[in-house]
Amino acid sequence: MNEKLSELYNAILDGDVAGAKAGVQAALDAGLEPGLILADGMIAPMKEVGKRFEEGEYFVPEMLIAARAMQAGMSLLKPHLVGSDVKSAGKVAIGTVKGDLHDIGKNLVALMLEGAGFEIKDLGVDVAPEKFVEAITVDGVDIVAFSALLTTTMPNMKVTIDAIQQAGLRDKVKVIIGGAPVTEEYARQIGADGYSSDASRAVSLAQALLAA
Ligand code: B1M
Repeated sequence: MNEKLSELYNAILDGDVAGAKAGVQAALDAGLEPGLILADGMIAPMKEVGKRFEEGEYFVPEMLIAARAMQAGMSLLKPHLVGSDVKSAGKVAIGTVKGDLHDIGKNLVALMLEGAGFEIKDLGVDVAPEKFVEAITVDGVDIVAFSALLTTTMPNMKVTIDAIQQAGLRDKVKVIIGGAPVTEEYARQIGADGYSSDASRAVSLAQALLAA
């Protein structure tokens, strides 16, 4: 791998915000193609972070700081990606469901998806069902992703799916769900297309659903 890209790769793996910014800038200054910087210097280390997390070598804090470093690097790279030939992997609207204010996990999922090339519409927290419906009709998203951290707000995932169904949009979009109290079984019960237990698996789930 190019030396500049391996410095960027290691900065993101270590969650080094300043190093990630410097790494992106150095790679741009060296004339490297933005798509290559994103793929080899930024998405690759996030994949490694996800792998280490799944293997129990990294934990949530390491994922968060790596995600923060990637986000810092992305803020510099984003303007250079516009108009380049990086193809979007798909559009995702993500939000924490109505009544729920937890957003750390949701932000992590959004970041990992963004790192994998998805366009993200972040609807924030306490998102009413009609906001998800609007994201499908107005923004034409391919996937809606719901996060819930409370057993009391989980039922709003089903309420939101029902709202999408009632708007006649259920076959236009894939619904994926996650959050600490959510399970695969619950996803099946409420008619979601997929469940993921963590941010890294949310990426492979979204990729698999759009490839199918
Ligand atoms: Co709250 N809280 N909280 N809280 N809080 C929990 C969830 C709780 C389990 C704590 C506890 O009692 N042990 C408990 C819920 C109990 C239950 O429902 N059974 C609880 C409670 C009770 C509450 C309040 C009701 C407390 C009160 O006011 N009495 C209140 C509710 C407010 C509301 O939402 N209406 C409340 C408030 C808060 C704070 C605001 C203080 C703060 C949130 C700050 C913020 O998010 N900006 C907070 C926090 C920090 C927590 C804990 C401690 C940590 C949550 C967190 O960020 N985890 C939490 C305890 C816990 O979870 N063990 C707790 C780290 C994060 C990276 O993990 O969000 O699980 P997580 O995301 C993971 C996966 O779940 C998955 O990927 C992520 C990364 O791997 N994932 C998805 C998440 N969303 C996904 C979406 C996908 C896919 C995967 O889409 C496809």
